[in-house]
Amino acid sequence: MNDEYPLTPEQISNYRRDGFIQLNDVITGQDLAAMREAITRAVQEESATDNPQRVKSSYEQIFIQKVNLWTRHATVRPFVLNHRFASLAQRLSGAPVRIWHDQALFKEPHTGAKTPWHQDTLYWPHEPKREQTTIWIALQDTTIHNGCMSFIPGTHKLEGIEPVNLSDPQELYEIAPQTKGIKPVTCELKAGSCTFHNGMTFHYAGPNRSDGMREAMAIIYMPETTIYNGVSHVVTDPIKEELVVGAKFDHKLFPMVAN
Ligand SMILES: O=C(O)CCC(=O)C(=O)O
Repeated sequence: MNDEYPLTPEQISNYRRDGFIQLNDVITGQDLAAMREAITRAVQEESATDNPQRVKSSYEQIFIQKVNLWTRHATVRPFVLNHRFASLAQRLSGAPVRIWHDQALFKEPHTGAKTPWHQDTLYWPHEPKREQTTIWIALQDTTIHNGCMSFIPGTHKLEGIEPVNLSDPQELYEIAPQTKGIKPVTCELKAGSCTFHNGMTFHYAGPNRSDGMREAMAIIYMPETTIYNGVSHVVTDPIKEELVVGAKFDHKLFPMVAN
């Protein structure tokens, strides 16, 4: 897990042109099995007290989302902070990176709804917003049938688009008419393969129509130089007294992982 995954100059320039890339087999064999075990256990533990009768909000119907598992589960920590993923983020984005946060994203069988088209960075208290990147790792095979990811190439370069409300999504063509005519690319992934996407790239995942959970782990990186702008966010609100608006995210919750 500490060795580097090879990347060609062409892959790096494709990522920068398209705003996403698929990389196969970034984690394999026993490492993959251990990562899947650690994350599924952590999600199960944290979901154990959920009331199955409670009616879920439209956002909760998209997936079970557990944010920052690395801070609460020693078993998850080495997979989130590991050098192989972080070095990929650094080489693709072209900047030293720190962790923004992780999130397990588990779409439930049959009921897991689609993840609407959206851009990520618009929700985050970050300035500037152009180079954040997410590794989205399939913990088991993900296909169109169980909710794999799709991306609209080049949309990370668009300007002035309003954030999509994931609980009540607007039509993509209304919010971003510039995307009309650009063909989305769907990335089916074998377990242990991943995509990286720029946080400004429009992406989507279909509903889970299968009998099994769609298990994915996302780790989000930001350039070391990213500035906190004070906008409310679930990750920063509990520690906002420890951050300075207008300064970098120099805090133990946002460790540097690749220089
Ligand atoms: O897993 C999904 O369904 C969507 C993931 C996503 O939007 C993201 O990782 O930014």
